Amino acid sequence: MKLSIVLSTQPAKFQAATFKGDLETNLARIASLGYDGVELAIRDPKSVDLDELERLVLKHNLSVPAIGTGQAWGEEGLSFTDPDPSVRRAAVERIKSHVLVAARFNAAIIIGLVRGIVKPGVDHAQAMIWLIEALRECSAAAEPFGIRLALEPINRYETTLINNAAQGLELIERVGADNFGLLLDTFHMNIEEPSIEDSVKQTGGRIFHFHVADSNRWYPGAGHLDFKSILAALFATGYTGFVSGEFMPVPDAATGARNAIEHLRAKV
Ligand code: LER
Ligand code: MN
Repeated sequence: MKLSIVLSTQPAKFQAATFKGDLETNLARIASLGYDGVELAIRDPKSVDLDELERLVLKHNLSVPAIGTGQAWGEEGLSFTDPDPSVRRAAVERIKSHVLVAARFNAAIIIGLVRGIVKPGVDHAQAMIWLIEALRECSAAAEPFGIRLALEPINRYETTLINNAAQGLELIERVGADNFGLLLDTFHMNIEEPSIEDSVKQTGGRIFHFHVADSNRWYPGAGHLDFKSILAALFATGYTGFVSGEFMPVPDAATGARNAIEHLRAKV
């Protein structure tokens, strides 16, 4: 099992970015805790010194399985489904600008809340049409570089667009791109899926990335999820990607990360 953990390259409001800021110190800590990779949350590639980032990641011998993009929504309000076409265009261009970053690391690009939340006055069916158009355009831009896009079903309290794996699979059909798949997150699945294991099984080969947090969004082992059974279901699909920790820094990032790795390694 290859394990990674989320590091935001800049300060962020998002609480479950386990590590934030101070790249050099945090990358050293993540590597020394025994993680194989780091999932980088990047609001805007233009605001990051990518050569320096790549140098530090390689120095610590870490892989980058995925790049998180949600802060474009969280900090700037960009989304694929905003009623303002200029906001939608900016969101699409922002995601396309992540393709060259992803290509440096052979990372998947995560589509989390940048998909949007369906604003008041917007028809859900219309939002789905905008979402599908945006995903087709971004998948097509990523395809020549061999880069995959992973949309994350997110629980109902954060968005009304794609809350569960079944809706994600339907969306995959409608988008119709081979490099478009899903990121499943155990925190959201615990809220939305009747059975986490069954939904993992049904998503099968379209799982492009996997987030782990326990039921309380603390480190795995801090809540009531059965990671032995969940990870067995994940690997039974033939999944060979990373299992990536995205949980609140409780009691602090390093302790949570250490507890997570101990708990998960004991389950596989
Ligand atoms: C991001 O990966 C996530 O899980 C969401 O909760 C972001 O709001
Ligand atoms: Mn997540």
